[in-house]
Amino acid sequence: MATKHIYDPGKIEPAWQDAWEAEGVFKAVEEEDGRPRFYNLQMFPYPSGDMHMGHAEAFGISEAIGLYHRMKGENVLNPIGWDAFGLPAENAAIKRGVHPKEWTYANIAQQRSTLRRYGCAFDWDRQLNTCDPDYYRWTQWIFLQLFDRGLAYRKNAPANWCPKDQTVLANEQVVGGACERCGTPVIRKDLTQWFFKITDYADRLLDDMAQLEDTWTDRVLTQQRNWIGRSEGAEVTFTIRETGDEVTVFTTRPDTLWGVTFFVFAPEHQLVGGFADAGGVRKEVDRLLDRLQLSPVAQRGEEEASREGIPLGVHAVNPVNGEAVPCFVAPYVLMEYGTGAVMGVPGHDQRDFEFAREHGLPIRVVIQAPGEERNADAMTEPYDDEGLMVNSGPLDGTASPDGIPAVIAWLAERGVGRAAVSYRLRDWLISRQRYWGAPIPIIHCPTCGEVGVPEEDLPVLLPEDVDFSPQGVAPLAHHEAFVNVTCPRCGGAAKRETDTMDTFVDSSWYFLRFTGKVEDRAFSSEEVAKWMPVTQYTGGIEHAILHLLYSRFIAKVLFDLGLVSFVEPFTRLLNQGMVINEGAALSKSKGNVVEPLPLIERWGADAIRTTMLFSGPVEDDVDWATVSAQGAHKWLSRVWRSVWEAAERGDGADGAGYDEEQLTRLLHRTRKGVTTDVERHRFNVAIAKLMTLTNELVRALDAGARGPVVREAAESLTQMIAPYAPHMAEELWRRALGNETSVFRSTWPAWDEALARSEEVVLIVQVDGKVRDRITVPADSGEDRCRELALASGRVTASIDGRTVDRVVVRAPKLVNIVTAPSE
Ligand code: ANZ
Ligand code: ZN
Repeated sequence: MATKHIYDPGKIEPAWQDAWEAEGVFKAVEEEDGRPRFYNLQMFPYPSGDMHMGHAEAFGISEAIGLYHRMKGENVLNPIGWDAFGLPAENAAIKRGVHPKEWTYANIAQQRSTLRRYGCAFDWDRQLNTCDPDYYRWTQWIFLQLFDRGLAYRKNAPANWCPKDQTVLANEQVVGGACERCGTPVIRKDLTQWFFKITDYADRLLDDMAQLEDTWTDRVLTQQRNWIGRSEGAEVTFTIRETGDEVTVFTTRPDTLWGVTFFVFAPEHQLVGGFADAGGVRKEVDRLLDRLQLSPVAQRGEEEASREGIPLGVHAVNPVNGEAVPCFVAPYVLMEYGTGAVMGVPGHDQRDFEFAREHGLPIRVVIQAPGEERNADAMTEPYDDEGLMVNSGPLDGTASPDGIPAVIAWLAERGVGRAAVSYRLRDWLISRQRYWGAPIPIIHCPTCGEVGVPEEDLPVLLPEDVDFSPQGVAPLAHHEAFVNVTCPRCGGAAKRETDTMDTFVDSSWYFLRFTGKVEDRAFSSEEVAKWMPVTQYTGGIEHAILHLLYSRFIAKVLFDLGLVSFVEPFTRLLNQGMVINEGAALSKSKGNVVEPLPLIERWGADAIRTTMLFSGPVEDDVDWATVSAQGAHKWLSRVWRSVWEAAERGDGADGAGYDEEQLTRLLHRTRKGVTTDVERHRFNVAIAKLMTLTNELVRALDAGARGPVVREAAESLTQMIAPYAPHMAEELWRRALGNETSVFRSTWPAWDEALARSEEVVLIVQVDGKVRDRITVPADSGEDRCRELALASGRVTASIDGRTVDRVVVRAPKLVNIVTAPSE
């Protein structure tokens, strides 16, 4: 088989990229044209440098999805933009003396050109950058919508502070408790910061997940659920015997109330200071507080593991039995959770158990497992399961799950408790004491207080002449012209807010603006109604929690404002694996970074896209060290030669004795199989089937076959490779097969069910001559497939039982014999 047509990706790829753009092939159509809409969204990139292999994989996947749906006759929206604010730009600026804006836009230009060279089917007209004033103006507008409704507020919160650089550090800038830049130990500094009241939406964020149950993975849903961390239980009020103060605790186990033997306050609890003074332990408590203050915020939570505690000398009176138990202050109780105080039940809670053992406190069993006699002194661990209530006064003998509502009712009747729910979720801290972000549109007026910047004054422009080297709280605070303004309400002298917004605010709504750029609004509700919710969202698992949670939250707020008609922004979610190299994450410091551009130049974008998708299931990590673009290039070259050959051989009498029926059946089976695989995002499996089809086509051509069957196979093959190798598909479709319009305007091939049904045979698998399994396989299964199926059989692996496989003899498709090495 020979063809005069040379496969030269370096020539055809840029040419088709230009043609697609000129023809508008990948433009989303705003008007109703009868086609269903498909919003294909890929998490937009951060412009930290050129595109890396992770982008090549992620875009390869979303491209395959988008291109397939286009050929299925859907109106696909496939936009691109940049998540362009953030710390790396500022760090690079400090290190290299280049302005963050310059650095960012240069990287965007670089990534844009690489993505274009990769052949991505973007609707480029919709490009947006979150650092453009015409974008962040609307981020500021969204902030104001929340502010006006009391969902954006200021409060004191600890931040990481480097005492030497005199600057606030993000969590990721704290390395091993020290400043990433200068190595000075990081401390906590309390700052007044802005928050979004996401906790108001905690229940809705949980409940609406019912809509995502079948279309998001359990892994992501579980992570979201755990992050929100809803706990049902009770609040119980204890009285301090010595002072009469009332203190409330949150507990998930009111059924264990009779087992309370001590009581613990968080170090920051408002009552602790007074008790410490009276009890003569002020010094110890201050030392504890100082020490906590001297550890970075990020490290908080490690305190939970600590068993240290200081007795306060006062006692808490248990409302159910009047017992007075000693009070402690201990860092394992967190001020941010529940009420900042806990009742200690060492018999049934792990942390309390360890604390009691450490401090010689009594342990009392109040829940017994049915049929067991647990003895408090002999216990080596608490019993935290359900059981029968014992030593519990009137409730003795009650099953503990029934005890919970019974105790709550008892407490409520006496006004010393009630049912309560607690959440791990905290309000979203959106303040950053950083330069490269959207300024928070607030003016602080000595008379009027916090005043939102009027909508007509937006955007609050980020000034460019700012000294952003680390020096004090926020770089913008040093910019006099920015800071000093008049109050929009009273006209008096006032000061601008100098914090900028967390970049997660920028990315919590970008997908709305992609539906159609409008000058005078953040997004067009009409366009949003046409395209949203996003049909398919693809992105990294590292965004399983925050980005998705924040986007879901903002969508609900906008729903409440009547601006969107859905509460969940992303219908289907796909999390692709990472690209690693020799088992390690790609990183500049390790020197194992792989860049796509040189690879694209060497093998072509089509071969790289195909390689990424053929490397394994999309959810799995790809180890670049174990894959090579050479294989994909070789296969594509075969496709190229055979399609040209099939096209040029033309009709006419059939030459040789090739059995056309075989090709026809395989063709229909491939159409069906590939379609199902692509629908399920099993691209590696689809590509394997296309390789089989290619082999059969080559065999037919070699046997002299010609005519409609061969041509049909060539056409379908061309169409079915298009989601991975769009340039080659287009070249073959138009040049070799002579079509006038784009392959992406062609119709995805359909199959005949009867022809697609494969003949099946029984494959016998033997291990050392004994039959161990019988597997039904398609009659055309090749040697490799048979070997693979045999070795994957559970019965076979069980009978191999860990021995070394010496030889595998395959007689496809009927028999596989596995010979193991004799054991020593
Ligand atoms: C008594 C008790 C007995 C508890 C028992 C558990 C088991 P989750 O499930 O995570 O919501 N707790 C409450 N507030 C706390 C705080 N600020 N810092 C540290 N621990 C706190 O955890 C709820 C349980 O965590 C609460 O129920 C309380 O201990 C503890 F057999 O109360 B429990
Ligand atoms: Zn004012």
